[in-house]
Amino acid sequence: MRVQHKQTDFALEPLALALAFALAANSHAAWAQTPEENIVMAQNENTSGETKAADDGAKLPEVTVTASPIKQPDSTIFRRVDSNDVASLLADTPGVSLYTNGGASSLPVIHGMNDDRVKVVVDGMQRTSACANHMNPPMSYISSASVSGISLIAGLTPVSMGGDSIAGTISAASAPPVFAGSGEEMHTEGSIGAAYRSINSGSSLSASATVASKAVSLGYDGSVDKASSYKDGKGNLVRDTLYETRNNQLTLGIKGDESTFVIKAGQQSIPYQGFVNQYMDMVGNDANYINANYQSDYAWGRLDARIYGQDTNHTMGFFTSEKPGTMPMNTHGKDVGYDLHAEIPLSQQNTLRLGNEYHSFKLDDWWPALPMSMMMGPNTYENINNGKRDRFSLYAEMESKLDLRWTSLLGIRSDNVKMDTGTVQGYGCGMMCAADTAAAAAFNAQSRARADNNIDVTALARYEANQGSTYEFGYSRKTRSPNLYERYSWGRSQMAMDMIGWFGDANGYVGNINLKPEVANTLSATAKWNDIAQKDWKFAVTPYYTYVKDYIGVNKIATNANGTAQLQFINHDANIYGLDITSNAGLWDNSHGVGQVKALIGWMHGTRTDTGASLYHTMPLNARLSLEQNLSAWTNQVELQLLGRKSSVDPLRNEPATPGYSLFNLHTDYQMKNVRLDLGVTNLFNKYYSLPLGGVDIADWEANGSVGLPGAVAGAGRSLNVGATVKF
Ligand SMILES: [Cu+2]
Repeated sequence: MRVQHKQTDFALEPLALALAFALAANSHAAWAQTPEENIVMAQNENTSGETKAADDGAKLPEVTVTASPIKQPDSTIFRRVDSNDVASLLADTPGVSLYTNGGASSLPVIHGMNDDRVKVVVDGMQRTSACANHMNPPMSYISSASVSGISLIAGLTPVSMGGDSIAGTISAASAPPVFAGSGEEMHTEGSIGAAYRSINSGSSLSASATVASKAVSLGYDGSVDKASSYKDGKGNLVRDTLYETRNNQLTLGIKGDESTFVIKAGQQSIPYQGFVNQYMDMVGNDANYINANYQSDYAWGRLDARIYGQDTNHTMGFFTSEKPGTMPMNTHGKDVGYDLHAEIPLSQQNTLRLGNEYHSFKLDDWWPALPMSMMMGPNTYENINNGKRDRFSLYAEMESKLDLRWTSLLGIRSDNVKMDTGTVQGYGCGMMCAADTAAAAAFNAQSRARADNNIDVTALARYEANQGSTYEFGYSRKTRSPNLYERYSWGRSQMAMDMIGWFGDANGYVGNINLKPEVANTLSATAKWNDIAQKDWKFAVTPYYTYVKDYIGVNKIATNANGTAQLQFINHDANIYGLDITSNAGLWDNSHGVGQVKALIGWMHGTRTDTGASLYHTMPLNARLSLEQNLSAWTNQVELQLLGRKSSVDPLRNEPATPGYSLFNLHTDYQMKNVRLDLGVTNLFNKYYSLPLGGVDIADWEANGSVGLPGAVAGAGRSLNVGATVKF
């Protein structure tokens, strides 16, 4: 098992612990409100939790782990055969749900707060969706086959891992460099993986190779994922859910006695990706990135420095008869940033963490004139012209072991966010473009530069009453500044507005320069109980309450002739509360291997305070129950996924209510020394169901003449999924 270094550095100790030992032990003493905090490792050679000597040089903090005879099968392995979408690896994590976007890029929701409200880093690097529909979110830049670890912190995020987000933090990592071990002159290794999914004829191919000495390591990893549109439980095509993605990455690692330098450079190309719940599709996403990280130990502590950049060219249009159309749209985005983190053990009891981050995002978004079009021309429509969003952050955090039972964590963070954009223009087609021409003039006349000074605070305490019970509780104040589209989208024609929005709801959006940052005040607690030996059972419950001041929601400014809405971003306050429950219990440990049952239950409610209406994208009551068996090389799982009826819907967005449903999934994993075989059946009984966070099916609606309002997007029918990975 390899250890991803970003998380071991400035994560709290138990987080790193969980990362390394998630499979071997019940990580009983974790911050960040376990059960929400959840770590999964995807590229383990086995599930015994052995740490490979040849890791990237990251040093794990010394923590005593109570090994458990209950083997924790890594459900992530199962999830990887089911989907190439990295976000899907978080399916077993309490508090998180996914909303439908393209087939390679679903978007996360944590405790009812979606997308940009969640901080997402891949290999410690921050990327921004360079698209008015968020077709290229951060997690779309890595395939599930290439993920070596993914973690989630929901709710009370330590300030060292947060910033410019209010819901929580997702951190995904590709494999760190591998170096030659002792007694090895030269180390070479590699792997090839393949997966096939019947429901969309989806295929994933992945490969990795490393050649390394004790001090230098050069690695490659790449993947190609391709799928047709999937079918629902009635056998009908869910139009425009097809895609193809290609990822290539080189990793150079250099290891000294006290330091490690890692540089990753990569390229992504997505030739096409359908978006069932958007008006447009992706017809090209080409991104190049470089990401350098230096870690070193000094007498005073540990330094972690990172510098990174990405250049993204994104093209939207139409490519499939499943959702025909004509209209070109382009974006060009640039992310550049650095992170400096220092961890200073002041004493046995106190550890200080200091950090400074800078992140800059530049964006151009323009829609070239369409020749011969009456409405789309003669000028280029400039949606975002020279948009800028720069963030400069400082934080300090102290973790203190007060006595044998009490631990505290106190942190304060400042994020200074500066935004600006240039002047814009519409298509300029005359009478029919009058709304946009007037809106552009009004927009250009305004002063557009904005600066937000955001202060975040996190205060946590943990009380380990005894070996069988631990209590964690705390408060956090977290702040997110608006994104460029929320502040600077300006078009007022229906067509222009319909192009804006990452909600999959068929409505049109316009920005609001005077939006304020949204500030979440969260109170949360986790109580965990387990048997004293920590091997038979555990139960954890996490209630949470968040009051979001100036939540960035919408007001309706008009209803279109077809019934869809024209919405403008505005600040209003919101209340969100809920409960996460996780539990597992050992059932047997005998000649039939080790068996256990696991349960995960989530319930939440979110409303805006002024009208009492439900927030958009709130998850209905949901549960996952699984029975798992480990028997020598086999891991088997039967899973029942239960979703309640979604009746809390956002009326302003015409959000569809969806009926409750239950799905059965089967998985089996066979692990030999160098070969792993996976077999899965998802939606065993081929149930027809609507995705509660799927938005609306624009592709189907348009194919049937755009009559009435579009309905909910159907989920996938039964799929047989097979995968194999060979290491050498
Ligand atoms: Cu796009």
